[in-house]
Amino acid sequence: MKNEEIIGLLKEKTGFVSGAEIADTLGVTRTAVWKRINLFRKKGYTIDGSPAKGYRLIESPDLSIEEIRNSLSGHVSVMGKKIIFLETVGSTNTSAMELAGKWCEEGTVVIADAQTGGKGRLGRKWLSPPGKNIYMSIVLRPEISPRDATVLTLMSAVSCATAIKKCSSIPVTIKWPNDLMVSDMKLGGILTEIKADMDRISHAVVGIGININLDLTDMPGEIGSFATSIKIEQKRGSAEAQNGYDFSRTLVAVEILKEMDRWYSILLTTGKKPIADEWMLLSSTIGRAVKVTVGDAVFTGIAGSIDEEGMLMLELPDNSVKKISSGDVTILR
Ligand code: BT5
Repeated sequence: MKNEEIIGLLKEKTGFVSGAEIADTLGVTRTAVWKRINLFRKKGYTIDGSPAKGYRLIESPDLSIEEIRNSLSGHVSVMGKKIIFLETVGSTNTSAMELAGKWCEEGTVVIADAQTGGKGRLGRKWLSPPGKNIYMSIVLRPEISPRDATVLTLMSAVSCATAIKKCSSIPVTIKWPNDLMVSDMKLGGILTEIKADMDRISHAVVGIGININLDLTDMPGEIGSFATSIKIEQKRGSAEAQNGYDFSRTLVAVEILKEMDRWYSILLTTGKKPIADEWMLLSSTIGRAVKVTVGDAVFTGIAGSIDEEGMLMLELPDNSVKKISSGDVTILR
């Protein structure tokens, strides 16, 4: 039994879950359940226990770097072997790029509680208030050519979508190239930056921003009309969540780093194809009528597929196919 499965189970249910049901679902004894519950209580979880009713999760410690380290220990070979936590930072990507330039171990993670200059693509801003979301950047040194760098974004999107699905019941999809979506609302984004010579990446930083406990009241201007968070989506799905419990950033960060570790190893051993294939399965873009904005140019067509380099193959109305390496996709209804 993975330790966090018990927490996942308690989070999925709205009221008490009996010890017998937990034991059955996880395939362990009731004594093992009781031991795990106590372990999580020591880690700061408040779990109500009643001999007649079972267990109910009241509160989770929201972001614990120690717990992330402990949960990863022995389960990852590259990602998160070193974790640097900063309470507030300009941008975790900028800090990680600086660290990587001076040299740091591959898989080093910079994670922050808040960013004052969170970045999106093309100099856009990433809303990064304290105490709410995941802002983390991972240093990678893959032996791939700069033109293959987009696969790092695809790999991260696949890892994040899979991880969030494991921790919650939220149906996350990926919108090309870097958006994590729930329906047509943006849950998170990925920003990959690289330092490269002519034919080789010297280092890359993958920056991941995911809205975990962001409320609508935290979103200024029009952001609330297109952004969402795990907490907002949970509220939609559960009566108890209407009262608003916070989701654990720790659990999501741990799952993301485990998935990143798994997919990175697949990339290095097997190549890009399995990642492109999985990306296609998780995508909400493929097969849809889309508008793609590339700088000042706008193309409309059907999103056919992506190639192994992550380029979007847009089928234009004249039946020709346009390969697009970067841009902003709007799904047309
Ligand atoms: C992205 O850019 O989606 C990449 C976001 C990457 C953020 C992470 S946080 C950790 C690391 N450190 C950084 O400094 N960055 C990375 P893009 O596709 O360009 O989308 C940017 C647009 O998303 C903005 O122009 C807003 O419209 C919207 N946006 C900003 N903050 C948002 C948020 N928290 N949630 C949803 N949408 C947001």
